Amino acid sequence: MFHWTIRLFLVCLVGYVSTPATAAVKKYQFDIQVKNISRLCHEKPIVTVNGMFPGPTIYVREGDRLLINVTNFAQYNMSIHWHGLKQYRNGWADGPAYVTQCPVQTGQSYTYDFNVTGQRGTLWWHAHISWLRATVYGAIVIMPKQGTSYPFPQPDFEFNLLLGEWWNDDVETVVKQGNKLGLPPKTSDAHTINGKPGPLFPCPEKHTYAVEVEQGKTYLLRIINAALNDELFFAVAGHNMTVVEIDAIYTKPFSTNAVLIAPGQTTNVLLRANQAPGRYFMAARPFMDAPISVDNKTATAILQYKGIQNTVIPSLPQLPALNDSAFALNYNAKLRSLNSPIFPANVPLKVDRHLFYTIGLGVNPCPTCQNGTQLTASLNNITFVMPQTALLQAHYFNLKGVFTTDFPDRPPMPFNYTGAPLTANLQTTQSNRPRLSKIAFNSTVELVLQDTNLLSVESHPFHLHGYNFFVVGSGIGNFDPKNDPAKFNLVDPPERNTVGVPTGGWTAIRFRADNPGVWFMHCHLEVHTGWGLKTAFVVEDGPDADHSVLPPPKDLPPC
Ligand SMILES: *[C@@H]1O[C@H](CO)[C@@H](O)[C@H](O)[C@H]1NC(C)=O
Ligand SMILES: *[C@@H]1O[C@H](CO)[C@@H](O)[C@H](O)[C@H]1NC(C)=O
Ligand SMILES: *[C@@H]1O[C@H](CO)[C@@H](O)[C@H](O)[C@H]1NC(C)=O
Ligand SMILES: *[C@@H]1O[C@H](CO)[C@@H](O)[C@H](O)[C@H]1NC(C)=O
Ligand SMILES: *[C@@H]1O[C@H](CO)[C@@H](O)[C@H](O)[C@H]1NC(C)=O
Ligand SMILES: *[C@@H]1O[C@H](CO)[C@@H](O)[C@H](O)[C@H]1NC(C)=O
Ligand SMILES: *[C@@H]1O[C@H](CO)[C@@H](O)[C@H](O)[C@H]1NC(C)=O
Ligand SMILES: *[C@@H]1O[C@H](CO)[C@@H](O)[C@H](O)[C@H]1NC(C)=O
Ligand SMILES: *[C@@H]1O[C@H](CO)[C@@H](O)[C@H](O)[C@H]1NC(C)=O
Ligand SMILES: *[C@@H]1O[C@H](CO)[C@@H](O)[C@H](O)[C@H]1NC(C)=O
Ligand SMILES: *[C@@H]1O[C@H](CO)[C@@H](O)[C@H](O)[C@H]1NC(C)=O
Ligand SMILES: [Cu+2]
Repeated sequence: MFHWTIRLFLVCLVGYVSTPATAAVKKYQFDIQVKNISRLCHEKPIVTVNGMFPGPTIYVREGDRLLINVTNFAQYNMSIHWHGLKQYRNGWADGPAYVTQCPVQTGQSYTYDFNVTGQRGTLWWHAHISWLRATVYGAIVIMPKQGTSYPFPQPDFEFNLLLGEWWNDDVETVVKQGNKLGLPPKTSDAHTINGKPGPLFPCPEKHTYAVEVEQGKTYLLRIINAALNDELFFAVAGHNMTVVEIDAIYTKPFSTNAVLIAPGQTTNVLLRANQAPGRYFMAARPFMDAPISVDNKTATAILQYKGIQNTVIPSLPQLPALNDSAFALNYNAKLRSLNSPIFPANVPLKVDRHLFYTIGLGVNPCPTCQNGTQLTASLNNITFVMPQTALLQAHYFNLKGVFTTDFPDRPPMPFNYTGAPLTANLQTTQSNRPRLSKIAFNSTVELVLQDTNLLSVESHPFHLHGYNFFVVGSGIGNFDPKNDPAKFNLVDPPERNTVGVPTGGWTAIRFRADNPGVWFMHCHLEVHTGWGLKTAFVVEDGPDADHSVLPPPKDLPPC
């Protein structure tokens, strides 16, 4: 076993020496193309950017402007989201289809034009329509401004690790089949690291990512969870890692033998190649502590010391058990913003608007479904219905009848959210038009996301567009508005754009609504987003034109 030859992907020191000190304009061409890609011994046509899987990495420096021309040569509608980029006043470049833009249709082009302001670190981009992000994704590496160093020891080398999920069948067909049955689409066939499942799967010669390291050097690993539905543990055999950044925000460094990363999140770690020269597996496998079926297969890649033969058998790391809730809670509790004078954590201390949203699964009637019912999901018992036109345009041009702003600040009916499983009366409310929540410009918002036992408890990674937020508190069971706020961390809570609400628990986040526009908020498990576990905030314009939504670009795609 494990005697194959692999092509080593050499890492090079990322040299940005040629980048000028002043802000630069960086241009990328993204051609959406269907290409045959070989995985698990199958040749499969998949949707790609420029024929690459994963797609190209965007390298940019803080302060730069990006112009990305997305041209669609595929038969599917497309839109791309720059996950974690704040897009100040510029939702036009955010990407979620029918929220901030209509899709780029076959044969059309749209140039995403945005500035990377006040952010540095690892983020990523992905398709934001249907399940196309299964194969349409890539890394965004934002280097600190010229002359600015990391707040941690300078690594010698760096490399990206994009964790993903692979289906042998056409993913859009898989989704359609699930919707027809009103059930979850079938789980994935493999997990991947940089697009490759590794030697625990068939045809490893072609499908193993390997990286060569030098004894004594320090490596920055930029880890991205691009999986559709699985939170993942990641570990490297024989090596601890030091977490230094999450979602492009520096953290107080801490050492760990495994990382927990939810879909949508990024984690930067430092790894010192200080072990006996050899070959070590890097591995990723899901975390799932609810009674939900999941693809539990382990993706592996190889960390290979220089001078070691390809025939040496690598050792596997010890990953936490699939259902290790204790590891997850303990890991998340270690995450803290760096909160230094240069990188302060400006946590809102006074809250203008208190929101409390319940997360629920449910069952709705579905005359066209095989069983007459379909699984659904809701926030405050509301299943979000996608509009036919983009919400941001409707807001900007004041088009009537597209959406309402009566999304409730709390659930219609309080109950024992995380008590015994509720299996009766699981219907949710579905209106013809999306219901959004209007937020006053520059007000401070506290949102408590409460998981429920409607059908089943489950962990849900929630992503907010247009903002980072502070994760001020989290707990198991029902949020207690009397006693829990006193335990909030308002000093150095983790700041991020995606947070895992624990299974049968709650998470409290805070942010200042200083970015006007229409901003999507949704579960980053594609299966739940598809079922309606989403909503959007309409953040009003500020007092003057400089604090209002920018005019739309001329090439914004029409519906
Ligand atoms: C892609 O692979 C399929 C088999 O899955 C094959 O029928 C088709 O001809 C291939 N297309 C190209 C362009 O190679
Ligand atoms: C975007 O790319 C397409 C295809 O190459 C090209 O036809 C179009 O002119 C480009 N748009 C811009 C604004 O450069
Ligand atoms: C990006 O920055 C440039 C230079 O400051 C400015 O002219 C342009 O309007 C900005 N674009 C957006 C979308 O904010
Ligand atoms: C990793 O950290 C653990 C806990 O601190 C420690 O026991 C172990 O020796 C470390 N392993 C390595 C390879 O440094
Ligand atoms: C993974 O799931 C399969 C199918 O549900 C099951 O048979 C197997 O025991 C599971 N393996 C682990 C390690 O949990
Ligand atoms: C995790 O699953 C194993 C079986 O795979 C079970 O024995 C164990 O009790 C579970 N642990 C928890 C904390 O649920
Ligand atoms: C059909 O619906 C029933 C009742 O909701 C449910 O128990 C069953 O699992 C469903 N089966 C299929 C195949 O959808
Ligand atoms: C909620 O349900 C849990 C579990 O069944 C139970 O322990 C708890 O007492 C219930 N809380 C209330 C307020 O009824
Ligand atoms: C959700 O709304 C539906 C339809 O109005 C209702 O039947 C159901 O009881 C509500 N569920 C909850 C948990 O509020
Ligand atoms: C938003 O509010 C903060 C705190 O009151 C204030 O410092 C800031 O100037 C306000 N920003 C705008 C654009 O009004
Ligand atoms: C593509 O988007 C347009 C505009 O929203 C829509 O009319 C059309 O039905 C979509 N096509 C597909 C295949 O979904
Ligand atoms: Cu979810």
